[in-house]
Amino acid sequence: MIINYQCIQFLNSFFRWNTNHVYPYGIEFAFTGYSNSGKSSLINCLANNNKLVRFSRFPGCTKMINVFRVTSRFRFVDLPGYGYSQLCKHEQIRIQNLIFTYLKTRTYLKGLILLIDIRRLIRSIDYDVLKLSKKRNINIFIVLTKCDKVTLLVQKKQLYILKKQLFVNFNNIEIIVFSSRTKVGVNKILNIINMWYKNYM
Ligand SMILES: Nc1nc2c(ncn2[C@@H]2O[C@H](COP(=O)(O)OP(=O)(O)OP(=O)(O)O)[C@@H](O)[C@H]2O)c(=O)[nH]1
Ligand SMILES: [Mg+2]
Repeated sequence: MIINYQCIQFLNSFFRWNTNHVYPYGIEFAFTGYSNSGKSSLINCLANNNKLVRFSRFPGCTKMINVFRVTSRFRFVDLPGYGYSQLCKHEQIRIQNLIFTYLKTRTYLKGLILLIDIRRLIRSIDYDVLKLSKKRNINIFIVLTKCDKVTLLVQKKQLYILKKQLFVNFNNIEIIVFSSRTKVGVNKILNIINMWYKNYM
């Protein structure tokens, strides 16, 4: 089955997440990563629609769990970003709980796309996500975002460093270098998502 990503539609936003009762069918792939890593922009890029998800140059833009319909039994989930320290403590804790409650408990979550800014590389909460995906046996791949901001040489260097960092525990995770500005990497991302989807349908 060929997915038409241009038909992605917004379904709902969740300020709290404590249930598996919402959309209790099909599968979900979620986009996760530090605040401002480019999650919402990636979804817009896949859908070829810059108005689908709100994005901003200021971190902490997505504050709720946003669910999108891709097909009748397949959803994308845009998670808020973690690690944004400018929010008040109470809001930081709420967002962190929201993300990790979803990641730890959601039965329909079958795929994770972990976004990392190519200039920053992997940080502690990213490792928590990797460990969680391993523990729950959830598919995962890494997208190194904003590659248009660095030269090809720096891209290669950052990729090399990341592979070394992942070597012992996560050496078989696929890494895609991506830019939502130039669309570099978008077809590779779609290929992986399509392949995962086929495995479930
Ligand atoms: N140059 C460049 N800028 C990008 C790219 N992807 C995202 N941005 C910019 O980075 C900023 C953050 O993008 P978002 O898509 O809102 O990031 P997010 O991860 O959803 O952020 P939160 O919702 O705050 O967690 C925006 O100003 C985007 O335009 C990229 O590939 N290249
Ligand atoms: Mg966002």
